[in-house]
Amino acid sequence: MAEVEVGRDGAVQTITLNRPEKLNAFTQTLHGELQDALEQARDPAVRAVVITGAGRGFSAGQDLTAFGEAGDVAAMLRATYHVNVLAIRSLDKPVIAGVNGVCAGAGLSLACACDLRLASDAAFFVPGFVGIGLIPDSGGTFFLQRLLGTPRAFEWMTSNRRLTAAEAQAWGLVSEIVEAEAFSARLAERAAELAAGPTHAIAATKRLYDDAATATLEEQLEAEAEAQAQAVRTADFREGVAAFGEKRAPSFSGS
Ligand code: LHQ
Repeated sequence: MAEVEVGRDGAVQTITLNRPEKLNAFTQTLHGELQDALEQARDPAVRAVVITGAGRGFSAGQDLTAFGEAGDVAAMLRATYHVNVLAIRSLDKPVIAGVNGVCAGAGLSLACACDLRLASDAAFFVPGFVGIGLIPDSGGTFFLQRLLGTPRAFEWMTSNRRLTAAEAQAWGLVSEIVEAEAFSARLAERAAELAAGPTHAIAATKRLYDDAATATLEEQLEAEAEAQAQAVRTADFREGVAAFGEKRAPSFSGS
């Protein structure tokens, strides 16, 4: 059975981490299949991507029983987690983490690498790393610092405290919580909404916010001006303005 399943519904690609009996903990095989799935997501016909988990977990992070195979940890991180985290950030479309259940360790880092997080009310969030004497890798220091700020990120990641979905929402870590029974339907609906958006502008917004973290105001204003000059040349901008004039909802093609 595949450790990652890929589905397509219209312009939405859903990537499901699929080791439910191990809470979708990462193995070399899972990493490789995730890499392939993210490569497939580059297809321009895909305008939104969902990453979620099978069973009661999103992901419990590194499979600690498979870790013995790893050898050189830094090399393993570079060849696996780094490739997939960077693939998520470089996709020119929104990536939603559908946090269906427990989200721990590098699974938490992966969720935080996504553009937004929807959580089931059955989900909970656990740092994991500090519980076994490790640092938050796979972007765990980068993304959590941006999402939560240094004091809260440091306090949480050094405490190993379980965060409920409600607490995660109060902290801004997740944008929305949905009852477990309604979760997959709401996740599909939210992904379809994003896939029907002006994909070029959404992708440029993603890039601009990523760059804003290290840019000066002058650099960022210039990057916005260049991105807007491109956005006004899209069919979606023409459609948006036409729809506004005609007092109807726009129908964006993503081009
Ligand atoms: C697991 C795991 C798991 C294997 C649950 N592995 N089986 C990068 C590079 C190099 C080195 C290492 O790490 C990294 C990055 C990382 O991700 S480090 C952090 C790794 N993750 C953790 O430390 C979390 C470990 N898991 C837990 O603390 C708990 O399982 C959580 C809080 C996630 C869930 O607790 P429960 O809901 O009580 O479930 P459970 O503990 O009963 O787990 C269910 C099954 O899943 C169980 O298997 P079993 O055969 O006994 O039913 C667990 O052994 C297995 N499992 N996490 N990471």
